[in-house]
Amino acid sequence: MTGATAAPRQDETAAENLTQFEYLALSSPLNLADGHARQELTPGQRKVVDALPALWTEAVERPVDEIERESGEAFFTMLGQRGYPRADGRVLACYSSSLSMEIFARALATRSDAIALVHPTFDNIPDILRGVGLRLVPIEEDRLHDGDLDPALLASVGCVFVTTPNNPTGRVLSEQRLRRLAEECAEHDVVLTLDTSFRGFDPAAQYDHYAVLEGSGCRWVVIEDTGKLWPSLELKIGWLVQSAEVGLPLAKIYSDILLGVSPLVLLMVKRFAEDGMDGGLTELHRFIADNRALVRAELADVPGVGFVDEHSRVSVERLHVGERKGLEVWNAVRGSSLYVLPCQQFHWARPSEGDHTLRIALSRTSSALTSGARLLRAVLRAG
Ligand code: EGV
Repeated sequence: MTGATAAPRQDETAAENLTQFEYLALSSPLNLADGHARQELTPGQRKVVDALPALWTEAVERPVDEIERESGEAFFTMLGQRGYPRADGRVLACYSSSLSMEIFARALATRSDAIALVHPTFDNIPDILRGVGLRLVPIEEDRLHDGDLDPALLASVGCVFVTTPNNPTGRVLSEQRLRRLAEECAEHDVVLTLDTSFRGFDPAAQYDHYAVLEGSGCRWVVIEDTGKLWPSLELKIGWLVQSAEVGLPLAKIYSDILLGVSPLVLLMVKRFAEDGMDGGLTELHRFIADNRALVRAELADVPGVGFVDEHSRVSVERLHVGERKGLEVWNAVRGSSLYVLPCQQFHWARPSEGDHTLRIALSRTSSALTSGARLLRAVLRAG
């Protein structure tokens, strides 16, 4: 067989990005790869699912603008975001947060050619931004949290993009740091864009970001996501939220791509959010904390192995595998149908920085996590 058409060797993979690694895991019973929620429905969530036929009828009968408003109100309120803008057109509902991102990226590219982006972060963000021709400038996570950004950097970009809590690290932009960052962006007339897809997991990310942003005078965009929280079979909403004078053609590009999202999904989100406010969110926090503790305990005494993000509360956990390469461990456990995520591509500017880490998804049943952690333990202890 010639090189160009040769099948990948057993220890190689054709995965070009993190999502392609996640595809490989989709049909496995031990899929600890993607960050989507795959645990069982809670009794409260089961009631929402059981009510779907009635929600269908409600969605048919009621005006969609009313449903959209109620859905957003419930979701933003659940997450402490009472200052979100209620004026017409400021919150655009999309099928997913990646679609919100694509619309944002296309809009930004009409006004700017460069964007500063937190490093590391999930690789579909840099890929979408590069896809519309933007030049990316990395901002190291530590630098972002430690103090002011370099004025020369701010002068060289049209936007600063921050994932908070970050994926995979779980680092959260504090209220004080967000306030200062928004001021810096206002001073340089740079758009501040936040991806808050994981904020539901961490109360530290649930102070009212919109109050801070609105008070800053900067131009801003926020991408919110219902998709990581509930095991809703990919039924989800990505919200694209904008400041009053954002100066980007978001509504136009949104309208190029979609007319709207399903009112059935909006009603489902409203009900899940109501359940969240009724104790479901606290229950979710406990569930993720228990799963994190379970994984950490199972791997605690494996030589050379450690957990990188001590204070993380998001639904993914990074594991440092010592001298071993993450990809080798990924390949070894794949033999037992266990799939995790090698971390190189989170480090979109310098992939080698992720050579020795793996990401484990925690939004899974405790039994799947126990089996997965035991298999990892056996492989890691063997070498
Ligand atoms: C995570 C899947 C996309 C993404 C998963 C994710 N990839 N949308 N291209 O939703 O952390 O596993 O964010």
